[in-house]
Order: sequence, then C-alpha cells, then structure tokens
Amino acid sequence: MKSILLSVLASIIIIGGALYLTKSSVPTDTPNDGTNVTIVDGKQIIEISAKGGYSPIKTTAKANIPTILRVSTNGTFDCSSAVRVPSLGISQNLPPSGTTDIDLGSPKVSVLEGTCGMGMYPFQIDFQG
Ligand SMILES: [Cu+2]
Repeated sequence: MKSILLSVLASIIIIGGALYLTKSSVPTDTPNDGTNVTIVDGKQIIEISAKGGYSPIKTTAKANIPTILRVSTNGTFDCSSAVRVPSLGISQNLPPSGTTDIDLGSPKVSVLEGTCGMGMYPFQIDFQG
C-alpha cells in the first residue's frame, strides 16, 4: 500500500516537473497577443519590458493615434536599459527599475524598429491602419 502511494506521489512530481519545464521553455520572442497594448482616453499605450532584450519582441498596434511606449525595467543593468528608436531620433536611458514613458507621436502605418543602445537587442512595433 505504501509503495503504491509513493509511486503515485513520484509520478505527480514527475508530471508537475515536466509541466513546469514546458512552461518555462516558452520563448520570449513569441508574437504578442495584444495584451500589452491598451487605449486609455484616446491614447494608445504600448508596454514592453527591458531586461536582456525586449519583450514582447514584436507588438502589433494601431496607426494614427497618439501613442506612448511604456518601457519597464526591473533590475536591468544590461544595455537594454538604453532604448533607441532611430527613425524617430529617440534615445532614452532607463532607470535600473521603474517605468519610462516615451512619446511616439501618432505613428503612420509602418513597422517601427527599436534597439538597445548598442543595437544588439531589437524590438518591433507593427503599426497597422
Ligand atoms: Cu545592446
């Protein structure tokens, strides 16, 4: 009886561990599902996080509406703490932890490319009409 209980326990632990591993192996560069874009009082707010790169790496948003890029850091000491959007002439240093709002104006239909300070971590915002 005891050995059956033990093997049940063991399989629960094994299955749980496998589920945990499956969950944690989801790549951070999957396309966004729209949950990082909100519209508040006619302003579009796009939230991305910066730490060892940007997440989500690709965001789909609306064009032709006043837009804020809200970048959050949490113990970010790598070079993703410096955000650049070259096509808009934006170069912004972020605090190690906190949120920083960057005004993107009202973007036209376009794909906006952003990078870290040194240009090794990319992110994209696809503004659609
Ligand atoms: Cu970099």
